[in-house]
Amino acid sequence: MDIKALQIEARSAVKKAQNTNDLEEVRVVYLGRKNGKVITLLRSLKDMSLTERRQVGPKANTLRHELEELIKRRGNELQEKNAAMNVDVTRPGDKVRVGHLHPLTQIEREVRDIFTSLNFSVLEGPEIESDYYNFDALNIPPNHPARDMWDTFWLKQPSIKKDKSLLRTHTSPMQIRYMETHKPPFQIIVPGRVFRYEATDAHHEVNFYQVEGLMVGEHVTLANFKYIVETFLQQLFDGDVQFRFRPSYFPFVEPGIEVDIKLPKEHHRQGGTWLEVMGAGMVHRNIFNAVRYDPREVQGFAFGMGLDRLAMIKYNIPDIRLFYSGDLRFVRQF
Ligand code: YSA
Repeated sequence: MDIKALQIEARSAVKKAQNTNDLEEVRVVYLGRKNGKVITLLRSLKDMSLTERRQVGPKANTLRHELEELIKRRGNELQEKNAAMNVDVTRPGDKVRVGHLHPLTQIEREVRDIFTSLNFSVLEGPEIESDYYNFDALNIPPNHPARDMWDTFWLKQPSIKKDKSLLRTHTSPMQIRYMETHKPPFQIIVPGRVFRYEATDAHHEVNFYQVEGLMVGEHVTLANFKYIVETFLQQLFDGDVQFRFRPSYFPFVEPGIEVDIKLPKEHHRQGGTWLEVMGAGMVHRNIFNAVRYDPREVQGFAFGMGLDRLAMIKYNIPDIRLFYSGDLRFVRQF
């Protein structure tokens, strides 16, 4: 047989094979040990004359190797194709990794839920504030030493705007904004992000979260505040908490207090010691004057707590910076 014709025929047969069975048939036809066309050709070499053998032998051998290689390659191709088409519907699916809420969002939602259950409304306010709402209206005029308590990020702005803009240093401006447009009695909380231009350490960040609280009515007293704050802390820490009031100073309250809490030593890294978690007090009469309430008719309490600090205590977190590190090994633990 003409070797060239045999080569063309075999190559095309390999190419046409559509599955492994076809391919096996092609192999048997050309390379089968009994009657394979190429093998028969090789076997017939011994009956040829020396000159003929020298001519046909190398070509027949090359053809055999070429076919073996082609069949192997086509086999691989068909296997890959098969794997892509075969879907095993009984195989368990790949696990989808769903995201989850950041620990600060989790605690904020918990705080919202507790206060909502105490009949407080929840609102939010702007992170860019004016000098007036962040300071002046809160009884902190320019050059007042109390401004030193809040190192501030000031924003550049066109000179036509007379009031300077800043990143709010606390959520307290929302007390003013809310009272300007609402009449008592009411009780609200305002969770939100605040900013301070200060050095960071394990307990201080340049941006962190606070929750402001404000309750105003005819007969609201510090006793009401004590009940609210006690109920809140008991629920947040599952009853595992002691707390105390300490006299303090904030220009927008009179008297001013700070609230410290103490958790059992055995459950908490910072347990056994008193930790400051919020500033509070009875709303100062100058604040009521600024929003045109009559201080002889209404009174109220206000508070502002650091959400990050509460989360650190609740979840035993040693360093506030972990919240903002973007390190998934940390976030996935919650
Ligand atoms: C006081 C009286 C009121 O009637 C109403 C609100 C307040 C709180 C006041 N506006 C205020 O900001 N007080 S504060 O400067 O002492 O901050 C309150 C809480 O925020 C702190 O108790 C602390 O928990 C947290 N905090 C302050 N600086 C922080 C911080 N948390 C993280 N990083 C910082 N740099």
